[in-house]
Amino acid sequence: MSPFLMTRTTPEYAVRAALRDDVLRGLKASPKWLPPKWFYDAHGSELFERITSGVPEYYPGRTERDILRTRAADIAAATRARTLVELGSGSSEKTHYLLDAMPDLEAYVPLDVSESTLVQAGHTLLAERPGLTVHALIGDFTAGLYLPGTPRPRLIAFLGGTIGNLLPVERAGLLSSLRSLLFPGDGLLLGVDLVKDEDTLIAAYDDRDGVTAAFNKNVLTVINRELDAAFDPDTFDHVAVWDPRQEWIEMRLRSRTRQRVKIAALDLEVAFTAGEDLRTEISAKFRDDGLTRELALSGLKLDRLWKDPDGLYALALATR
Ligand code: AVJ
Repeated sequence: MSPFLMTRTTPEYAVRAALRDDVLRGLKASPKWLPPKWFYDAHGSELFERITSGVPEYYPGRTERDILRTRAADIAAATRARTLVELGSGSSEKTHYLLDAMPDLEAYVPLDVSESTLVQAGHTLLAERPGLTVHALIGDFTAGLYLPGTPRPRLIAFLGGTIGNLLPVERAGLLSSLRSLLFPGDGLLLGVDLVKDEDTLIAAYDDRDGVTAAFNKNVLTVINRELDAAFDPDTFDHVAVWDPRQEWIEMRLRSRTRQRVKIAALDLEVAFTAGEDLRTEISAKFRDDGLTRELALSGLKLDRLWKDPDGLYALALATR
C-alpha cells in the first residue's frame, strides 16, 4: 500500500468567495472580463481533455506531449529530483512520461482545484507506480502556494502553457513566489507556447468541430449553476482574437443581442449591447528572449530550453 495523502490548501468557501468576487468585478468592468480558471468544472475539464488530446488544430497538447516523451530522460538527468510537484495537474496524463524517466523519484505532489480529478489521477498513478508517495493538494495556486515537506531536490512543473493565462504582472508575481519555494538544486519546468503565424494560433482556439467554443461557453453554465444566473449560452458567439502587440490570444464571448442577464446570488443584472464582448481568457505566447528576461526579473535563470522540431512549443528548465 503506497501512501495517498490529500490536503486542501484553499478552503471551499474561499474558492466560492473568489468566484463571486471575480464575476462581480469582471462583469461590472468595461470591457467585461472573467478569469479563465472558472472554465474547469467537471464538464469543462472533460472538454479541455478533449481539446488537448483530440482536437487536431490544438497543436500545444500533442506538441508538449511529444517533447515530454522524447526529452523526459534529458529532463530527468538535468534535475535528479526526488519530488515532482505539478501545478494544475489535471488528469496527470502527460506527467507519466516524466515520472517514468525519474529513477530517484519518491514523491509526487499534484495541485489542482478539482478534488475528483486529483483522486482519479492519484489512483491511476499509484496503480502503476507502487512505492511512490502521492500528496495531492486541492487548491488554487494563485491564492498562495504551500508545499508539504517532501524530499529534495524538487522539480516544480507547470505545464500546458497555463502560465500564459496570466497577465504579465500576475506572471511576475507567480514566478517570484515559485522562486521562493526553490532551494538550491531544485528546478522549475515551465511549458510555454511560442509566438507563430496568426492562422495557426487562431485555428488552435477556434476549431472546426466547435469543441473550444463549447469549452468557452461552459463558463456561463458554471456561473448559472454556482451563482444562480440566467445566461443563455446560445445567445453568445465564441470568438478567438490574436493581439499582435501583447502577443496573446484572447477568447471572448460575444453577445448576439442586446440583453440583460440576472445573477441572483450577486443581486446583479448585467446589460450587454448587441455585439458586446466578454473576455474569458488570454493565452500569451512567448519568445526565447522575452522568456529569459521575464524569468530573470523574477530571479530565475533559464538553464535549458527544449523545443519540438517545428519550434511550436517549448519546455523551459529554470533554477534560482
Ligand atoms: C490550459 C491555459 C494552456 O490557453 O491554450 C485551450 C486553455 N483555452 N483552448 C490554452 C485553452 C482554449 C489552455 N491552457
